[in-house]
Amino acid sequence: MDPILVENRDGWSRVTLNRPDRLNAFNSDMHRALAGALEAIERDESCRAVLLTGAGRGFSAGQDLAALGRDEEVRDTIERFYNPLIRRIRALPKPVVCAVNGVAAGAGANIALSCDIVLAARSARFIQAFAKIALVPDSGGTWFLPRLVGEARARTLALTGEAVPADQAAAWGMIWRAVEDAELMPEAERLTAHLATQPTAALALIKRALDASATNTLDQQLDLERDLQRQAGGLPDFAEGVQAFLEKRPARFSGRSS
Ligand code: T3D
Repeated sequence: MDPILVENRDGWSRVTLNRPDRLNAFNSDMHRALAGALEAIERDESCRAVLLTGAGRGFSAGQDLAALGRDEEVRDTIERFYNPLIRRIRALPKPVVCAVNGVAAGAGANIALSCDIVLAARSARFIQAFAKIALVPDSGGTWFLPRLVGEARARTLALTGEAVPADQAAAWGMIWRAVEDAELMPEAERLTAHLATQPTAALALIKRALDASATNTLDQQLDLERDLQRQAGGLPDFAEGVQAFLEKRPARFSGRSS
């Protein structure tokens, strides 16, 4: 069974974590397949948005704990797999929507939080499971959580490993929205398909600006916005967006950077 499934749709790709009998826990094969899929998506100009989800009843239970003892590569799994994965998702020059279809635990939770827009099924839970096995939250968890939910909640979640139901996650601003289970995939697909028709190169600049704001001063951020806006103003989609506005018609964005 392929550990990662990729389906190419009209302008976007659906990537599914596919080890459902292990709640899509990550082993080396799954990491390599996901890295390959995201690399191909990055190169493919016809793919303008990504939907990441999990097969079966879970999104991902994080690291496959059964693989830890017997998998040589797992000894260096953070450096080798998780950190490049999070960097790749954040730097991908197209939006990444995550549809959290069930439990997201350990690195699985933080991989979801690294995506640009996170939707979750009402039955899903987010668990910083690390402390329960004497580990430290990884895959950006100690960076994303305080920024998303604030210091008090981040500390409690990391130290206790308490599960956060999808509705609570949405109420806290950890994710964009919780939806009825049956509505998750239709809504996530609608959103991803919409994003795939938008000015992709400009969206990539927006991702860069938002990521930089986490460490920039206001002055630095104002300068960055000026520089990125100059780039955006030179994009063909800017001309199309303005023209479409003036002609009172929907814009037909190419997504291209030149
Ligand atoms: O060095 C390094 O690699 C560091 C890297 C760390 C990254 C991490 O992600 S560390 C955190 C690892 N993840 C966990 O600790 C979570 C472990 N799983 C759970 O706590 C529970 O499974 C869940 C809360 C996620 C879900 O509970 P539940 O009751 O819905 O399902 P379950 O019955 O526990 O699991 C279903 C099956 O999946 C079960 O197998 P079985 O009994 O049917 O044969 C279970 O063993 C398996 N499974 C679940 N999580 C993992 C797993 N197998 C391997 N690794 C898992 N992480």
